[in-house]
Amino acid sequence: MRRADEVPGVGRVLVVIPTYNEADNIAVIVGRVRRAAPAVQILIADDNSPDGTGAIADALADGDAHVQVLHRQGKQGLGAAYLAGFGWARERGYQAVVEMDADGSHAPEDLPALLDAARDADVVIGSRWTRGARVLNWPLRRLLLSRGGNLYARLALGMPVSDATGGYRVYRISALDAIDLESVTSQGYSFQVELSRLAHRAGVRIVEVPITFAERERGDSKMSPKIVVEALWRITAWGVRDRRQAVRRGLHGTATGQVRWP
Ligand SMILES: Nc1nc2c(ncn2[C@@H]2O[C@H](COP(=O)(O)OP(=O)(O)OP(=O)(O)O)[C@@H](O)[C@H]2O)c(=O)[nH]1
Ligand SMILES: [Mg+2]
Repeated sequence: MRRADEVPGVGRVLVVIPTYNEADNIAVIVGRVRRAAPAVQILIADDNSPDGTGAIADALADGDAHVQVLHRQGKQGLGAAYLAGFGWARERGYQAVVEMDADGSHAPEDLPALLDAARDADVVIGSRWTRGARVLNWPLRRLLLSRGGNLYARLALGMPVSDATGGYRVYRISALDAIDLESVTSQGYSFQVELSRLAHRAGVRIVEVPITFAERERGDSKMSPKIVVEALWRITAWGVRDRRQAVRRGLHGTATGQVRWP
C-alpha cells in the first residue's frame, strides 16, 4: 500500500456516499472529494436508482482507481446503505470510514478538517450547530426541524453532541467495532442519532468540527414525514429505555455514570 493512499494519523480512509436518484450530483461530488482529499477512496452505495445514478457511478469508477461502486438491489434506506458500506470497508482493511451525502450539502472541502480531527478521536461529527459552523440557503422549516430534533435528542438521550442528526462524519473502524452494529434498527435519518447514541454509550472519543452546510442545489430530497416520525418515536423509545436502565442500576447500586440526566 502506497503511503499516498493513507491519511496521516488515521490510515486508509473510505468515503461512503449513499445514492438514490443523484444522477445530477454524483460526478460533481466525486470530483470535489478527489480534489479536496486525494488520499481517500470513495465507495458509492447506490440502491438501484431509477435515474441511472448507478451507471454514472460505474463510469466514474472505470476512469478512477479511487472510486468504487456497491450496487444494491433496491431502495432500503440510508442506514442500510451505510451499514453495507461499513462492512465493505472492514472486509478490505480500511481504518476509517466517512459518511457524506451526494447532494453537495456536505462540502468535501471540509473533509481535511474532519480527518485532521480524527487523528485524536474515534468519531468526528461535522456539526451545523457549533461555533464557527454555517448553514446556507436552508428554509426556515428545515432549520427549525434540525434545531428542534437536536434539542429533543440531546434532552431525551443526554448526549453532549450538538448535531446528533448530522450525516457528515468520520468513524474509525475500531469505534464501529466497539458499537453493536447488529443492534441497529433505524432505516432513515434516525440512523445518525442511533449511531451517536451507541458511540456515546460505548465510551469512544467523539469530537465535533464546525462545517458549512448548504441546501442541495440539484435533485430531490428523500426527506419525508415518515422519516421524521421514525426518528421521533425511536428517540423517545431510547430515552425511556435509558432512563429505566439508569433507575435499575441506581436501585442495584451499580450506576456507571454513563447515562446523563438532562
Ligand atoms: N443508497 C441510498 N441512499 C439514500 C437513500 N435515501 C437517501 N439516500 C441518500 O442519502 C443522502 C441524503 O439524502 P437527502 O435526500 O439529501 O436527504 P436530506 O439531506 O435529509 O434532504 P435534503 O436536505 O432535502 O437534501 C443522499 O446522498 C441520498 O441520495 C436510500 O434509501 N438508499
Ligand atoms: Mg441532502
